[in-house]
Amino acid sequence: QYDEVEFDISGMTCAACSNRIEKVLNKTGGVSNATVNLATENAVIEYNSNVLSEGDLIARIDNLGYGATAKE
Ligand code: 9UX
Repeated sequence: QYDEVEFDISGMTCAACSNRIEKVLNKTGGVSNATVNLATENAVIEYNSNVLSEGDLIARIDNLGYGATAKE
């Protein structure tokens, strides 16, 4: 089952940051689409909740050195 989550991302200072997060998430198993907007510090992630959880996504982003907080 596919779910969509929106995160507030902290710690991004240049465009390579957002591209990096996007790339890593899009390569992560269970993620069908990830878009990260540097200007709005927003990330929209579509993922399969049978494969990973919202917490797994947050941990993945955290590991890269950024902060993620769910918007809902
Ligand atoms: Mo830009 Mo982001 O030099 O971690 S890639 S600040």
